[in-house]
Order: sequence, then structure tokens, then C-alpha cells
Amino acid sequence: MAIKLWDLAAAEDDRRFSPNCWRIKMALRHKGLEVEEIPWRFTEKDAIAASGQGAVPVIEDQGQTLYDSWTIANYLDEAYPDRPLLFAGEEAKTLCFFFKHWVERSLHVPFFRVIVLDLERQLHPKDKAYFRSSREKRLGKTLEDFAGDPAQALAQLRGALDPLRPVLAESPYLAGRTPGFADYLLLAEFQWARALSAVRLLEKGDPISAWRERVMDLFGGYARNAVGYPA
Ligand SMILES: N[C@@H](CCC(=O)N[C@@H](CS)C(=O)NCC(=O)O)C(=O)O
Repeated sequence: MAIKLWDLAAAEDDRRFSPNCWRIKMALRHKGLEVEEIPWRFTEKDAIAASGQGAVPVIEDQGQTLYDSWTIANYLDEAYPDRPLLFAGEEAKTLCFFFKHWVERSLHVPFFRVIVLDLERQLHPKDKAYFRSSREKRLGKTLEDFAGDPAQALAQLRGALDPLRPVLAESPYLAGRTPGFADYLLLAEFQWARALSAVRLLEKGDPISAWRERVMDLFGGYARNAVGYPA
């Protein structure tokens, strides 16, 4: 039976933007598992109440409900060890855990700053007030003040991405010769942006751009074919 995944959608059902869900959607393709993706909105907390919390990704598999993208990725390798692994071993997994925190603490906010106003614009009408009030409370300022000057925000993001460049100039994937969960952690941030915003995040010739093309082409162009703006 297909694994069920509750996946955050914008105004249109097929504009799927959640970076935490993108991690898992790529991981499920990597494992070659069948998945049923159910569009979900921020304010539909009842639909995922079985998980005991209010955020996606949530999956249902073999009678179990799981949440949190890192927990789900670990579960997929444990439950399906005979399928391609997301983590090459304990050492790779620990480094990937570091990478996840680096993405969340050093990249996520610069991405958010560039796309936040497009994000709000693209949301389903029933989510807009919730999004604005919950995020403004978290940020301690209005979305407009947080977004600030677009050129400055883009420069900040390009700078934050810098540690990736020497790695991706030498290696086809963050996980090495073949892709792994680290690649999906990073691609997820770009897919988040691309689903919502036409801003070109990378300059031509940036090694991160060549890597992103490769990862978007995986699994029959699954990420590339998603609803969004050109990368
Ligand atoms: N640590 C969690 C974070 C999940 C999360 O924050 N998901 C967002 C969507 S990307 C969400 O559903 N937020 C619900 C809300 O803001 O009410 C994970 O990695 O899965």
C-alpha cells in the first residue's frame, strides 16, 4: 500500500512548497517507494491530529503515523533497508545531522527573507492571516520589515551559501558520487523558493547551480517537473 504523505499546498492544490516535505518527497523517490501525496493547508490541523502535533511532513505507513522530516528519513532507512539507503553509514548520518542543523540555522532564514512576501501572496486565502500572525510573532517584526531590501536579502543568501561552493565544485553530490539525504536537505530549500517566487537565486556559473540541475533531474525530473518558477 502506498505511503500517505500530508504535503503543504499553496492556493492551488499542486503548488507544493514546504521545504520539510520536499526533503521527504525526494527521500521517498530515492527509496523507490509508492506515495500518495495529500494536499494540506496550515490551518487544517485536524487532518494531521493523529500525529499529535501540527506540522508537516506527516506520513502514515504500515499503520504507523510519523512526523518530523529527520525522524521520517531515519525511519525509511530502518523500515526499508534493502532499498537504496539515504545515509551511507553511521558517520555519514552524523555528518548529515550536522548539515541539517546548518541548513536550518544558517540557510533557512536567508531563503525565507528573499521569498517571504511571495510566499504570503501564494498562500491559500484561508492560511494568510494565520501565516502572517504566527510568523510576525516569531520574527518580532512585520513580514515587510523582515523582508527589507530585496537586493540586500539576495546578497545575504548568496553569501550564506558560500561554504557549499568549494564542495560542489569538486563533488557531483553532497553525499559524494551518488545522491543522498544531504542533497535532499539542500534541494528542499531551493524547491521551496522555486515553488513560490520568480527570483533567480543563483548566478550563472555558480557550482551550486550545476548541482541543483543534477538533483532536479533525478527520478525522471521529479523536482524539475513540480509546479514552480524556472530555477
Ligand atoms: N522539524 C520539523 C519542522 C516541520 C515544520 O515546521 N513544517 C512546517 C511546514 S515546512 C509546518 O507544517 N508548519 C506548521 C505551522 O506553522 O503551523 C521537520 O523537520 O519536519
